[in-house]
Amino acid sequence: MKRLLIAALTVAGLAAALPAAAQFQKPEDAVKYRKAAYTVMAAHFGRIGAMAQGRVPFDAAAATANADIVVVMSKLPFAGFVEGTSGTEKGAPKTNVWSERAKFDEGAKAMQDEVVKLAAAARGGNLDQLKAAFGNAAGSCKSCHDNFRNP
Ligand code: ASC
Repeated sequence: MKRLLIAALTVAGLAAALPAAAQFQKPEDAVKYRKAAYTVMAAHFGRIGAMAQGRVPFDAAAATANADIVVVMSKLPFAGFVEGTSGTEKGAPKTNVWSERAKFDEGAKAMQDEVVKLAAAARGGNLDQLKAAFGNAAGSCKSCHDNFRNP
């Protein structure tokens, strides 16, 4: 139990000054919080994707600024996965987020590591490296979606 708690605190990082449930008044607040965090993260990740996919010109400074926001945002959603907040609607977390929490937390950590690499690639100013890092980061998003999110 103690080891689990330490692992959870490590993964949630900044957001984990308190056990997850204690950070929110109501379960709905936790759901709102994690959705908001993902919304902001996706907006900034998407701006980098537009460059990686050639829809907008590559601008290393803009990519870096966006990636730095993604790095911060990537730490936030996980405290919002309070037990009992699964759902059946499209995009909602499945119950295995909690029954396989260690695997879920590993996926979260993998994504957090990939977006740190994305920020480094953005700083490097090389579009091919940015494309590769973006692909890896997107893959780490998708892997959790495939395992833990309702299609
Ligand atoms: C995005 C976004 C996600 C991921 C995912 C990658 O831009 O909003 O959730 O990439 O689609 O497969």
